[in-house]
Amino acid sequence: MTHLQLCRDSLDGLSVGDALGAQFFVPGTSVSELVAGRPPASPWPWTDDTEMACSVFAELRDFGKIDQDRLASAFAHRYEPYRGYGAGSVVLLRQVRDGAAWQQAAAAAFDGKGSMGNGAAMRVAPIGAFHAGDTRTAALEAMRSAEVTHAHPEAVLGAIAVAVAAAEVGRARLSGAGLEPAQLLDAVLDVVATGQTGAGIARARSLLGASVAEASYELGNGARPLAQTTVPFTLWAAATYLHDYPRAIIACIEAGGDVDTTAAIVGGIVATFTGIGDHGVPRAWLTAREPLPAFGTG
Ligand code: R7I
Ligand code: MG
Repeated sequence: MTHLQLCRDSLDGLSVGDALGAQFFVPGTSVSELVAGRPPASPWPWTDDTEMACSVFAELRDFGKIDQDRLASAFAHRYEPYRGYGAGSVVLLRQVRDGAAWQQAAAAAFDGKGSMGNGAAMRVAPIGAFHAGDTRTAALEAMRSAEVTHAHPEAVLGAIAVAVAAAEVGRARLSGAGLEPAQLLDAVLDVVATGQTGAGIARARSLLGASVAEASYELGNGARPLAQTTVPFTLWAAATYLHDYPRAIIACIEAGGDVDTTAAIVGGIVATFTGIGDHGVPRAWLTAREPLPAFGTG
């Protein structure tokens, strides 16, 4: 098992979560049907979460690290407007595509505060997988990947938290050692303890053992698609259902809110641990997901 294979598993988990989660915005799609083993009809188109994550993956596959200028350019040139991007991201990616410096475009967003959207967290799990067992590098690379679009500290903290979680579960997979839910959240809290995002993750730890309904009510489900109202619940769900990819995704669907993105984040972390098949990403779900773009394969 190489680090690039872990990264690929993470991208598969992320993109299947994104694509399946997005199906639940189609009227008539039922979670009880999914639980009963009858998923929605394929194909399941992926959204912006996957498009951006494929660019992140391609950086790691081809160069082994995040170069901010190259990543910003990749995001901007591969951006397909109908993939459901956040309103701030639409503006920023068009500006960068038209020649603006990403540093200025990201800093100018939202009246000069920078975006605190969950978009930096939604695409980052493959970085943690690639740096499994190396918390520091996972955190630094996550920060670099976030900054090219999201200048607000909450968005950067959210991305770091997700990448550290993926690096930690990747470490556990490689070593074969167990990983309790509280251990995983403690490892994240060692790195991200500040801001609303850090406070939310601490609250998520105190809610281990609660129901999906209670955890998502207390932590947020991304209905406001901000890092601090998305990442704490996703880490709760990933920690709680680390050994069962389908159950982890179903928890995101049951929670409602920004389902494609919560399922992308959770899927990207959990699949780093489970891989494909067995209790991992079901092969039938992989087949139902729209094929990844060519730049995100290989
Ligand atoms: O973060 P971003 O890429 O959005 C990702 C989300 C995911 O659910 C995707 O699947 C997609 O649906 O969108 O894009 P941004 O536009 O930067 O942030 C997302 C949203 O968060 C914005 O459209 C705003 O509604 C909100 N937001 C803010 N609101 C107030 N003040 C982000 N930053 C701010 C802020 O500073
Ligand atoms: Mg999306």
